[in-house]
Amino acid sequence: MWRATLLTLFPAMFPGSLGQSLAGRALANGVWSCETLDLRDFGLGRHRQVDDTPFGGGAGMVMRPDVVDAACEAAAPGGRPLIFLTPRGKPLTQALVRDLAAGPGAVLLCGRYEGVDQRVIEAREMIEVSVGDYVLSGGEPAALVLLDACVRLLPGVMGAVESGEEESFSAGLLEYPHYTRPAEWEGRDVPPVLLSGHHAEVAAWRLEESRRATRERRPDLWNRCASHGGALAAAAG
Ligand code: 6GU
Repeated sequence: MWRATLLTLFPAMFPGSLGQSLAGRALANGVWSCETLDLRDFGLGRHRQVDDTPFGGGAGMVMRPDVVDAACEAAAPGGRPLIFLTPRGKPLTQALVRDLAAGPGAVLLCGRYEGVDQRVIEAREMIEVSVGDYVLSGGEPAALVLLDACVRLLPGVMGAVESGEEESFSAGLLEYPHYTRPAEWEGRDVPPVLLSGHHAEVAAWRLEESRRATRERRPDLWNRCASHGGALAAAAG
């Protein structure tokens, strides 16, 4: 069983949408587990305080290192990585998702307020991970994103067709566009090659559409794409 333990002030947000659909069925079948620890339970004093004002001044509150450390201890990570979801983190990639899914699970710390005291992040050797270049009000939706990406890779969660589709993104290209019946809809035709029955031409068209989408929408991916050779050519030149 792949074990997820969430350290959060909002335990009711889990498993959330992951209790539905394929991830939900896998959860019910014991493919993975989703435990929560309420950070409030580790808070100090009559008010169970978990945060305090930032040294050096500034807006917002910072989660105390002693409180977060006690929650980490209670999570009993064992061999599992401890991940702190923060917009300061390294980007979540399919490569990291694949590594996490291949392991025993993860302990996910969801930050609120302005952040978490950096000393406990370092002391617990947390991996700081971000899900994109925008700001969420807390780490919880980011943790749901990370978990969705991992759980779909666990053995038996997805069919062979869907799990194969991951390979195109791993290869560094965006997916080609999809079409189904009707062949003509509101004056819009399906690209004729897809109706031709020529498998090699379909494959060539899809590859070109993948390349076009990547070039136009994700020049960052395109320039590092092995099948393009952009970075390799640049390095050689
Ligand atoms: Cl992991 N947390 C928050 N609060 N905002 C984010 C994020 C994480 N990743 C992108 N934005």
